Amino acid sequence: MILVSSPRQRPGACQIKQDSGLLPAGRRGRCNDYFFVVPGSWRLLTAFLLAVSPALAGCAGPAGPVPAQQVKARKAPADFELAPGSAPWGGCAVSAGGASSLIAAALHDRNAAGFWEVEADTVRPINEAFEVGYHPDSVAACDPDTFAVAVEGAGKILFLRPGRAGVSRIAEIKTPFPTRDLLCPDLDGDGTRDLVLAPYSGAKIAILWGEGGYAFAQPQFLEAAPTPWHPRLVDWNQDGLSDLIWADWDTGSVRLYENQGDRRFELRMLQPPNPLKPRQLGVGDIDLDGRPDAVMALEVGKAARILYNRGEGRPVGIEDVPAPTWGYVSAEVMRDGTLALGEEGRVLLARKIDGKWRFRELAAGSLPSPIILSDLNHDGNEDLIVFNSAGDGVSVHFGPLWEKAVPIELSGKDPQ
Ligand SMILES: [Ca+2]
Ligand SMILES: [Ca+2]
Ligand SMILES: [Ca+2]
Repeated sequence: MILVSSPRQRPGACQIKQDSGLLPAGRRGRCNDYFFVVPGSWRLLTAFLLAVSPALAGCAGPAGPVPAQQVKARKAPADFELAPGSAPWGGCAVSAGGASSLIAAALHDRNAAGFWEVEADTVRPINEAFEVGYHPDSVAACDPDTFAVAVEGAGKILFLRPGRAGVSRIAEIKTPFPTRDLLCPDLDGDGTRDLVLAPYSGAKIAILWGEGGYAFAQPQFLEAAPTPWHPRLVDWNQDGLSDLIWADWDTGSVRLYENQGDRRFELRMLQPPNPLKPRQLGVGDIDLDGRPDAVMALEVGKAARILYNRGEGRPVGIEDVPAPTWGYVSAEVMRDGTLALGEEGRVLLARKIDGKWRFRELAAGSLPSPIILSDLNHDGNEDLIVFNSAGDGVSVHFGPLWEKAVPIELSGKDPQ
């Protein structure tokens, strides 16, 4: 058994591969088309350049450069750094029964998927570089012991099963388009897993209805605007059926497809097209009123935008949560309503106390997106898994997260 040591391992230099989301649709290329090498000490400058690139390229965003503030090196360090130096574009975590959990990551630059087992506060690699083909973008849990990996560059999905003896290849299917994100729910409740696929580029979400085992029907498409990345499952109208929600990157709109049953969906626009640049969208009950809400990580605009669920047929309530510099690249919601918001080099926790947003920070790497919350070690506290997609591997913070995180003021000054 090999134990992963806990000290942080920071590469002295990293290759930052520019996720296509930072470029306007007309100029998007394949994953390898835009990259540059930056020494670690230039990380902040790199982050600044990445953040202002949409404005420089003519995208909607703030007019002129956004001032980068000093980021203090006192944020709470991660407990584990996995696959250091890799570029995980996606990942997930799932309880594996007993006291253990599994973490899976799509290591885009290594053409591999990484798998780790967490037991108590120990992380054991199962296979940190299982070869899957050209450019995997995301991975989803299908069953507690099976994962689906979207290999965008190869136009396929692999079903993999990690175990004590390593990782087994279970099945493989072709996809209707190069796939950026995938989910693996049973959307029609027939007892078989279905697949929800989001394209690397395009304006449609595909649903592949399961026919048992790893066979799937021809895709059913849901209309979107370009580019409908990172769809999420949420029972927005609380009728017991999982609905689909996502933000369209190119237009800033947010679509909710309410699941009507019998493989029918009804579109409800939660946000019309606007100049926002939403990357990840998190879901959870932010105001603790019993209804799930959504929060958009806005890459520019100096905010994350909350969409409060006011009930069936009623418009959402909007609240913007300020950002310290240019915006956020990822968003999640903790069980107690606290927001986790990824920013370059850190994840901020935002909690409303006495009507005012308070912030704390945890260390992360470059382009921390996506982030997920899961109680990995089954101690009742949510843990944070950060996929540092621009080349800094996977960071794991064990909870309690709010107590562990370091308080900050958005001005950059320490709280009094
Ligand atoms: Ca099904
Ligand atoms: Ca529903
Ligand atoms: Ca709510």
